[in-house]
Amino acid sequence: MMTFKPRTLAFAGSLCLTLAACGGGTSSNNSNSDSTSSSVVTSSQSSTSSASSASSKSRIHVNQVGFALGGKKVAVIPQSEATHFSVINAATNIEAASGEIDAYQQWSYAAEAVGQADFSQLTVPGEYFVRVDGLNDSDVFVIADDPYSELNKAVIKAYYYNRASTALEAQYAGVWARESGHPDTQVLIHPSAASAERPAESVISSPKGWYDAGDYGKYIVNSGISTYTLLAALEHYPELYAERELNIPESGDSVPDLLDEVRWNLDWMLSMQDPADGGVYHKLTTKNFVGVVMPSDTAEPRYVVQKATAATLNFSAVMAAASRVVKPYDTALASQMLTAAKRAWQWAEQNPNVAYVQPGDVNTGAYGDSNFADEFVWAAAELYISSGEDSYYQAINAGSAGNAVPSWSQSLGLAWMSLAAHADDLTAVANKALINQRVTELADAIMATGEQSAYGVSMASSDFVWGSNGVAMNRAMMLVQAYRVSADSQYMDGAQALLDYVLGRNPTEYSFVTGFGARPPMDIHHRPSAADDVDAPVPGFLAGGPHSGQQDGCNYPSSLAAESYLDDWCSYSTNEITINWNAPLVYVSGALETYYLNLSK
Ligand code: 9MR
Ligand code: 9MR
Repeated sequence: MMTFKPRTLAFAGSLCLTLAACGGGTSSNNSNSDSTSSSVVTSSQSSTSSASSASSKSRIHVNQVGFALGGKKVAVIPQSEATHFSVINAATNIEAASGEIDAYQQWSYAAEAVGQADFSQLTVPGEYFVRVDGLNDSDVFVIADDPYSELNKAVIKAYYYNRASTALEAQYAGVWARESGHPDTQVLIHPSAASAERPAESVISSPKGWYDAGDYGKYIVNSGISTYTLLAALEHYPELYAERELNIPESGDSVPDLLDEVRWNLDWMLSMQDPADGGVYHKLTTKNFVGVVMPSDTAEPRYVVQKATAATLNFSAVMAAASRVVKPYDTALASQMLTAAKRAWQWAEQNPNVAYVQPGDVNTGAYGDSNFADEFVWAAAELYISSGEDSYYQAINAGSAGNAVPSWSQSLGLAWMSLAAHADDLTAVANKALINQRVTELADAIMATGEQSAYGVSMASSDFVWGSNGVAMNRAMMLVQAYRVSADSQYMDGAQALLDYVLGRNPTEYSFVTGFGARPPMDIHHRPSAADDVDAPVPGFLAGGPHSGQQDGCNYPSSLAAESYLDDWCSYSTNEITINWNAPLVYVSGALETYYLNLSK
C-alpha cells in the first residue's frame, strides 16, 4: 500500500552517494564501500541515521545494508498510533515514497507488536531511511542495482581470515594481518584414535584448514557442511564466482578465488583420513580451549581424536562433491578426491554406527551426533552424482528419505539440493519428480511460517537455537533451491526477508554481520578479534544470533528468543562466529545478487 512520489523520485538520482558527501549528516557506512578495511564500522563511526535521535523511542527495524532495485523491500515498525510511513531520500531529505503500515501484530519471540511497511515499488537508486511519526528514523540503507556484492565478498573473505597454519600478510589482511600459528605438522594421535599403524601419541601432519569459529579447533563434521555449502555456491553460480576477486594470496591464478579458498580446507580434510582403512578422525584440537590469544601465541599439543561414522560420511560427501568442482582445473586431484570419498563410504558401511564419544580428557567442541541416516543419504547422493553409479542411488532410499533444513547434524537438505541441481545429468534410476517435490515441500513449509510472522520472517521457536542466524540462512538457502526448480519468485522474496532479518529487520539493534550496516557486532566471541589490537572485529562474520538458551550465564537484556542476544565476548552462545553459519550467508547473498542482476538485464 504505497503511494508514489514521482517529483521527488526524479530528484533522487545518484549525485550524492553518501550522506556525508551531501552534507546531510553521518554516513551509515553501508556495504557499497570497498571491502575489508573501508567497509568496517568502528564504534565511533557507528552512529545511527538522520533527523531525530531520542534513544528512548522505539527503533524501526530494517535491513541496514539495503535492497536491490527490483527486490522486495519491507521495514518493520514498532506499534504506535501511527498508521503511515514515509521513505526519505537521505541525500535530499525529500520524501520519495509513502504508504500505510500493515496491521500491528505480536511476534511470539519478541516483546513489541509490529507492522510491516512495504516500499518495494521504490526502485530509484539512492540512500534512504524510513520515517514514522513518533519514532526514531530508521538507519540509512541503499537501494542499488547490486547491493550485496561487497557483503558476499566479505563473508567469503572471512574464511581467509580464519585460515590455520599461515601468516596473514598485510597486503591481503590489512589491519588484521597476523603471524602464523598452528602449523599442525606435528599432530598427536589421541588414544581414542589409536590404530596398529598409528599408535597413541604417534605423530601425523594435518596442516591448513579453517579454524571452526572463535576457537582454534578444526572439526570434520562442521567443516563438512561449510565446505559443501561453498562448493554448492560455486557449482550453482559459476559465472558470479568466476569473476569474483577476493584479494587472497592465490588471486590471479586460473582458479576462481572462492575455489582457492575452499581448497585450503579441502587439503586439510584430506589429511584427516586414516590411509590404512579410510576412516576419518572426528576433529583436530587441543585438549582444552586455549585462552584469548593470537594463533601465534599458543603451542599446546594438538590431537586428532576418534574415527567416527558422522565425520567419515561428511568427508565422503564433501570429497565426492569437491571432485566435481575441481575437475575442470585439476583432474588428478578430482580423481584422488573421488577415491577418498569411496573409501570413506566403505569404512562407514563397515562401521555404520560409531558415534563420537568425547574422551574424558578432551573438552573442546563435541559436535556429537548419533543419528547417521541423514549423513548416509547425503554421502550416497554426492557419490551417485559424481560417479554415475546406480548402486549409490539405491543407497539413498529416496522414497523414504525426507527433507529438512540443513545444520551441522542434519544433512538431508544438502542431498536434495545437490540432486536437484544435477537433475538433468542423472541416470535413469533417479526419480526427478520426487526430487523436485522434496525441494518444494520443504520450501512451502518454510514460506508458511514466514506468512504467519509479524516480521514476515520465517523463523519458528525451534529455529531459535545456538546459531539461530545460521538457521535463518540455511532456511533461506532451502527457499533458493525451490526457486531454482520452480522459477517462482515468491521463494526469492522469502529468502530476501531472511537476509533482511540478519541484516537488521529483527528485534535487536543489530545487523549481525561484522563490518556491515549501521550497528554491527563489535565484540564477537572470536579469539583473533579479541586478542589483536584492532578495535574493529575481523569483518564479514555472521554472529550466532539470539536464542534463550543463555548457556554462558552472561547478563542478557531479555529472555525472549529473538531478543536474547548480547554483543559481548562473554556471550559464546549468541555472539560466536563459525564457518558453518557464514557458509549459507555466502550462498544466499550470491544467489540473491545473481537473481537481481538477471532481473535487471
Ligand atoms: O571459547 C569457547 C568457544 O569457542 C566455544 O564455542 C564454547 C562452547 O563450547 O566454549 C567457549 O569456551 C568457554 C568454556 O566452554 C567455558 N568457560 C568459558 C569459555 C569462554 O570464555
Ligand atoms: O554450533 C554448535 C551448537 O549447535 C552447539 O549447541 C554448541 C554446544 O555444544 O556448540 C556449537 O559449536 C561450537 C563448537 O562446539 C566449537 N566451536 C565453536 C562452535 C560454535 O559455538
